[in-house]
Amino acid sequence: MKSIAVLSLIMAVLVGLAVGWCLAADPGTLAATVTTEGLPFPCIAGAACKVTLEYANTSDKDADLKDWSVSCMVDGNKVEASVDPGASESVQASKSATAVLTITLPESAGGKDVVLACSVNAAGQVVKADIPLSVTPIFEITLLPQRLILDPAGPKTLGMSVINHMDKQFTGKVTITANGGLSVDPSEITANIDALGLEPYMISIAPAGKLVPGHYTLWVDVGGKSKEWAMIDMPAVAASETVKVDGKLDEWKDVQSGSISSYNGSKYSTIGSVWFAYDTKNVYVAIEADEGVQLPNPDTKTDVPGGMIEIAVDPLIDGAKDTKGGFKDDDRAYALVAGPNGAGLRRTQIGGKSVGQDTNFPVAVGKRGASNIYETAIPWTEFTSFDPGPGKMIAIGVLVNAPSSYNLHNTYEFGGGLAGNIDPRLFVPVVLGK
Ligand SMILES: [Ca+2]
Ligand SMILES: [Ca+2]
Repeated sequence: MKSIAVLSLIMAVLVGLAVGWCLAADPGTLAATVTTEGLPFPCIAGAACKVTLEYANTSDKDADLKDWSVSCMVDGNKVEASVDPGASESVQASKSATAVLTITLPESAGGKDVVLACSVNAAGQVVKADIPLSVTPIFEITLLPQRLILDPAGPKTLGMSVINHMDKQFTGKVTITANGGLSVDPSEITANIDALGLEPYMISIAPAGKLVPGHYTLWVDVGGKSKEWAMIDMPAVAASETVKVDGKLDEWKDVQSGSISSYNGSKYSTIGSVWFAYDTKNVYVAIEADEGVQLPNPDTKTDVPGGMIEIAVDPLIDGAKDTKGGFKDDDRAYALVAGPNGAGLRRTQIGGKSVGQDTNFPVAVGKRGASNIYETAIPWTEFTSFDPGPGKMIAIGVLVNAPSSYNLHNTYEFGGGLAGNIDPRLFVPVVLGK
């Protein structure tokens, strides 16, 4: 019995020592800096870039670094990395050593903030470092403005600059493409850009024929290596016309309608159209929706479950609250609702704070053929920071939520910015006609 107890004690001491030894084996720390090699941008996609790793041996023993092996990942992909000769073979206790890595980041990392995750086998243990890097694209493309609102009457100009971040001249094609209905001039440029040089270009953009109001996209591709895009908006025109809110479209001038559509990833389906008009008192909105879309119904004085129309206005076209979206103080949103006194247009909450939901602007519902017509008027007094007049512009988003019995998609929009995250940048500009 006694000898077993002694043996257990000896075992316990040995295990204790082993644990103590493990705790004492301090692997040190790894830090990293990115050197610039004289260039203003340290890491250019597709080009060699130098990363200096500094290993600090914080243990009380010399560290053997014969087996420095480095592996780096970006966005989960392994990065080509070679270690320059000159890495120390050993690091004395409490001293540091550096190794310079030459890495080549994939072209796809251009323009992104990435994390270069490196691990080094130092002193028989793996030490890791995450290095945040801003990766400069090979060609830096700037388009101004990034959102161009077209003039239905004629071409508008978009400015483009291309910076060549390579240390050699680039001669190659710049291609400019846009959605159907837009004419772009030039659509191809043979570019000669000096090493580390900048070239400016002008692109003329015009609607080719009658273009449906909404968002279009322009893409620029430089040498197949860098891409950039700009949003092109074709504004809707609000007719200068006083409208009788009676559910009939007789008085509406023939201004081009916008379509209320849904995109399921492969094709668009359209549920209806929207028109705008204005006078000194109101901005008028008319919506024609497919007969299957039964929305607030003043005859039955009830809402159809799941059915809803929302209208939102950004009178200043001044962007979103932050990069993710959100309303600003000038913006307003409304919902068409039905109740015991018929249908009305009510203000909805803006950014979670009530701006008075007791409004009840007039709504009339009618029929045209099999379609349902909704007409409404929003007084200009809603937008105190906007002074209406011919040629002025506001942005409007319309969302139609079809009831679940309507067996296509549920959510249809004119423009965007109401389904999902609120984003006034996706509302469509509406120019007040003459
Ligand atoms: Ca009418
Ligand atoms: Ca706004």
